[in-house]
Amino acid sequence: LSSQKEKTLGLIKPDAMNKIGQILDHVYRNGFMITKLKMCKLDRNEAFEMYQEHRGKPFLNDLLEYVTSGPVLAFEVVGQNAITNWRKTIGPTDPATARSEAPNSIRAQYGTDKTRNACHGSDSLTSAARELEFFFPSTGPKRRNTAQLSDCTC
Ligand code: DGI
Repeated sequence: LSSQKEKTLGLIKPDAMNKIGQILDHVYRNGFMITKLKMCKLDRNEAFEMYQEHRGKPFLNDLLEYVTSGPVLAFEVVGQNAITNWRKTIGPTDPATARSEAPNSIRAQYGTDKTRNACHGSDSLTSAARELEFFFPSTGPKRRNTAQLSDCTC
């Protein structure tokens, strides 16, 4: 079967925390459900764990600085082929590319540049499971550092 109900992680990054309503509206308009949701502020070690597949990349330090610069909103996205389709809803990594190739995407509308690109989506079944467990652990402490919207700089 080509259509599978899947779960994936959505994450609104610090630069887009003043666009939560608009971005979550994209989630529902594209037919997904949100089944878990949490705002938190990551410290550097947590961000390093979350982005472990990017160890050694030239942009890693900028990425870690950015994603720890303010609160983020993590949510579980459920729907048909959610892993692939949620990434399509988000759009290409670079918002400039998104604006020319996918003008209705989240990054086209709310992203700034390759680092400050508004939103994240897991890229595979394995990373979706790992990233969901990271933000919504099934055992142990149930929450990461909580944050308040007043901690935002945007
Ligand atoms: O899955 P994506 O978020 O679209 O992209 P990815 O998994 O390849 O990279 C994760 C994040 O790392 C991405 O959202 C922004 C950052 N990044 C990736 N490639 C570059 C980058 N940042 C900069 N400055 N330059 C890059 O080439």
